[in-house]
Amino acid sequence: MPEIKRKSTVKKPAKPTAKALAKRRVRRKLKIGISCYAHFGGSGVVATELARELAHRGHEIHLIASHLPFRMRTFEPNIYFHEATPAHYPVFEDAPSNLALAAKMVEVTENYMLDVLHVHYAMPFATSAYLAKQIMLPRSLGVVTTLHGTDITVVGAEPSLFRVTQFSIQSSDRVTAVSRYLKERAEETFGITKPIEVIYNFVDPKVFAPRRESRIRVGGPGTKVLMHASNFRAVKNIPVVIQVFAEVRKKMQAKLVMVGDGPEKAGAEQLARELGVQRDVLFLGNQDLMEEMLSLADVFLLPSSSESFGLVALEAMCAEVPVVTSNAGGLPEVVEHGFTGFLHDPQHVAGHTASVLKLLQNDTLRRTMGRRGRRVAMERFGAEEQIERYVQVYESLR
Ligand code: GMT
Repeated sequence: MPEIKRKSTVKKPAKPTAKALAKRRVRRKLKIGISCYAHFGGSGVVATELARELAHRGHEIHLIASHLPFRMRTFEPNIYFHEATPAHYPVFEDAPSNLALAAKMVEVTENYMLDVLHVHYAMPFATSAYLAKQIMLPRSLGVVTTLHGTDITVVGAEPSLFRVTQFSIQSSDRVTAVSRYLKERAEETFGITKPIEVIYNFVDPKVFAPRRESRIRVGGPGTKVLMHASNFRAVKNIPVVIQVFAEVRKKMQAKLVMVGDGPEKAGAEQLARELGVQRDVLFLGNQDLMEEMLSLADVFLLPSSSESFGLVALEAMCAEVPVVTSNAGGLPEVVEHGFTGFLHDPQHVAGHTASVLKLLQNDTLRRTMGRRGRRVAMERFGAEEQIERYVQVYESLR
């Protein structure tokens, strides 16, 4: 698909009026419980960044998770962490972690008088929250469930989880989804009749900022860097990343930096050897500081076969790194073809390769698209608007 020369179609959000700002200032501060997966993954990142943004606005946040979420790197005022540790006993085949989570939700809600419990990723969090709510009856507790992606797309195809997930989503007081695509998938797959509000993921432009000079260099002068970062699951289409890079490497001096870990990593290392590019592919494993990683990249490649939003694509855009990605799922809601990056069918190796080469061989185009990406990230996916919408959801439940 050719590059389209036009202005972004994205509308700038209207600036809040002085009256609206004054109203926000006199709002009562909320006590919010937030539950999420603590290990690497976009839903945990969104939950943690949301906690941080809400805490900055003076709300009291209680994080409830199996361990401290990985993006919670420093102590933050107004954020309290509660570890949900399951009991281990020889009779149990598996430690009952979902029950431990429900018990911790009850304990924290009662001890800290929470106003609302916001869970990220339907399974098992919405189910544990439902149970916690029932245990506390007649005390009422508003439960908000945010759908993130594989909790709908993968779990929806898993019979052992389907009915419980469906029931738990439907029983939540408010449901949000991170893209229009995901909202529609949840409605189709689970027949959810409850209104699902789309609240996009957001990014902090102070953290994900372009760095002209990186501390670290990959390759010699003139070497361009292609980057991929994910949890190396099948949906990330990892073989296509390696195949595209092998094609790019035939045409120019370049390195591929692979950030993350997961089941597809060993296969990717093997494929890189088979295609003779192993010396130019750096598998860095999981890295805490994605913002520093992105400062190494010239182009970001994410050819996922399924992706509800693609938070890492947004982080790359915000750091002025253009994105070559697939047209799957919610990605077209984040990356605009020919404007902030390029979109192709997930398996279209030649299409992805042509776009990567176009960007790596044309510094002006790469920088222009990078700058547009940051602008779109700030205008359309800025924290202010999305946090305000979450706060309105919480307030509707008080
Ligand atoms: O990418 C994953 O599979 C992890 C998953 C998660 O929950 O951690 O990510 C999902 O949620 C992210 C945050 O909302 C989205 O940016 C990802 O697109 C989504 N992943 C998929 O849909 C595959």
